[in-house]
Amino acid sequence: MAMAGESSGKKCGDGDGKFAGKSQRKVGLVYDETMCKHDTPDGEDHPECPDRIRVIWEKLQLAGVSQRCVVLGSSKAEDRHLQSVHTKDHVDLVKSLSTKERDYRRHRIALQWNSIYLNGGSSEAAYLAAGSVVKVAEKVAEGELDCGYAIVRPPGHHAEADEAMGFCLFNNIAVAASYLLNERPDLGVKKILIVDWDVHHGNGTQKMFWEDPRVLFFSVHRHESGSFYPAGDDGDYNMVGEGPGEGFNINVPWDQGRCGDADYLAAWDHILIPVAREFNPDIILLSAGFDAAIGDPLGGCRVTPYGYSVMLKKLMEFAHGKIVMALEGGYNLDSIAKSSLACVQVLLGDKQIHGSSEEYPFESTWRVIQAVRKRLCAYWPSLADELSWKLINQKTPTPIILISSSDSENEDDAHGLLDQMSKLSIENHQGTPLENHQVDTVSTSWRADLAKVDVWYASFGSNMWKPRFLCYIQGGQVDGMKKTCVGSMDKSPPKDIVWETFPHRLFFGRESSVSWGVGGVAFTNPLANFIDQTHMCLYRITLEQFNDVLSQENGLNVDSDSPVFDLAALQLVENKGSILEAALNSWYGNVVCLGKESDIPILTMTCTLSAVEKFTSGEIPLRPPAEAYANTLIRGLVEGGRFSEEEAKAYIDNAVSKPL
Ligand code: X5A
Ligand code: ZN
Repeated sequence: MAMAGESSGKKCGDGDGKFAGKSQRKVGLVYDETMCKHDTPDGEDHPECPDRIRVIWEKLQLAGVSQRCVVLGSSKAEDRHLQSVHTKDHVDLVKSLSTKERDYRRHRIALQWNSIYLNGGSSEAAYLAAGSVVKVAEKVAEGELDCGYAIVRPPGHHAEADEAMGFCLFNNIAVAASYLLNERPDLGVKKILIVDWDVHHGNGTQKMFWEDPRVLFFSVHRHESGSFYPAGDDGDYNMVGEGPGEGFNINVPWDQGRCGDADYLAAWDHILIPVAREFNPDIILLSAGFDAAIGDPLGGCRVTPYGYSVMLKKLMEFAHGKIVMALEGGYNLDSIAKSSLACVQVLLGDKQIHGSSEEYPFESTWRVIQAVRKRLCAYWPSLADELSWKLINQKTPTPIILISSSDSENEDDAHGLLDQMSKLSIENHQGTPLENHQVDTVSTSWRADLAKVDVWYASFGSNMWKPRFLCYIQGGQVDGMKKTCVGSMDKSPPKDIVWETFPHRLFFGRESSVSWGVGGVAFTNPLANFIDQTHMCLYRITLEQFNDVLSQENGLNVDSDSPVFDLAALQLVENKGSILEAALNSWYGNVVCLGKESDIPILTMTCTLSAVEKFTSGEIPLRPPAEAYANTLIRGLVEGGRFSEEEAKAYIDNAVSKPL
């Protein structure tokens, strides 16, 4: 990948032979031990602990990376800068914490907030955290630094205008964004992209720029229908901003934990990166929580240091690589240290560490990505195209999550995660790929999922004759079948059968078929028109059974490891009434959604549009059906009560004689 962010004309590294001849980016780092003084009042353990920033700093020093950066002292935020996103009351209250003599008074304040502890060092740490992010952002915007990382605590993204919450006192990133936009017009920063990859939704940041089109806020987080912290609807993908800010708020809410590199990179490639290209930010502020990292006790996700490095690298092609990272969450000390190191190496422009992302995104990830694209494509045209079937078919079946309501309870897989952690090492980056992390989840057959969904299978050919259709469900053989059908794994009969007419053209084509010999077989044009009519018999079956019918109709195995037509495919055809070539190179491999009946999608199987073109051009011949085949259709139409025998014959004759 070209690295557009690499600053041209910058000096080489300071004598470091490894980088001789390569431009070295100027990377700012802030670390200050004073921020470690914010701690629990009674020495109680807490995940948001002082060691978090210590271990990151030590890791960068040990790796010899901090020595190649510009190390800046911390600085205190100014009240008026804080007050551009916070209320005066909130700023005053946080300031007053240090003057409170006794811990119990602070404790009373902390209790009013959600997930906050306070001690004598909290106020100063909060001021330093916000001020340090402002300082790095200022220097990057000025061009004194190319990019930077503020290793700060307490974190910021949950803090709202008038409220501390979720371990956050001031919203550090928001203060910095507001400072650049409102206090420093001279720096020319007009558009800011805030990327929040902390595993939790950045509710505070979202609210602060809700109506502001100068700030594009993007947050990817565990959501699980609003049950994950911070619970509620704020992190929903429908929250797109309001007024002039409408469309400038993008949430990617994961349906489940366990998302990893493949899921995050899919969100990058199919949402964030195309939008960033359109938005064209002047600077990027990164709410860099590392609690989506593998091994995190609160997050439950599995992003690797390699994953973080790729996400960051992809952002560096924007804003001339002007990126300001600020630490947010991240509670596994080993994970946050390794992930931070990987990121700083990217900021420095070092050669990419190696890794493996062979794993595919979850099926539910594609569903979320498609929903986000659909919701936001009115504002961002690059999201308008439908993702290709081939792409979204590259997926890992979504595991069934047994417990998912609370972040801190999610320790069901601690051993598996720790095993995987021990295999991951970014020090090992001299050409040895990282171990590929296996998905050791509750692996379930696709059948269980699809058995829960009902569809109407709409037949227009020989399957209108029920005994023939039932062979695909219950197994068996009727006239016109070359061999015995195995049937579906689920042999229950259709729950309902109805007849309907659709505005599509029925036609007969092909020279001959294996089943029926010389003569055409029935197809319906995937595209509707308002002159023609195709009569169809609709069988209400499960999506599992539909897959088995689809497979048998197209000569595929029914015992495959993955469905031919899954929930994502169903959503695709349902959403846009689009057609989907599910089983390529098969005569009936194209699944078309014809609409709904009793709120259940009606699916039929026919040829592809390109096959229709070949029929139209004569490349594939139109042919009247063999007699046995026509009789099967007539039996279906008559026994199903749709037509008299004469009417059925006339219907087929009409379809045969009309040109396409
Ligand atoms: C910054 C951050 C998490 C709060 C979780 C509260 N906060 N249960 O990661
Ligand atoms: Zn977090």
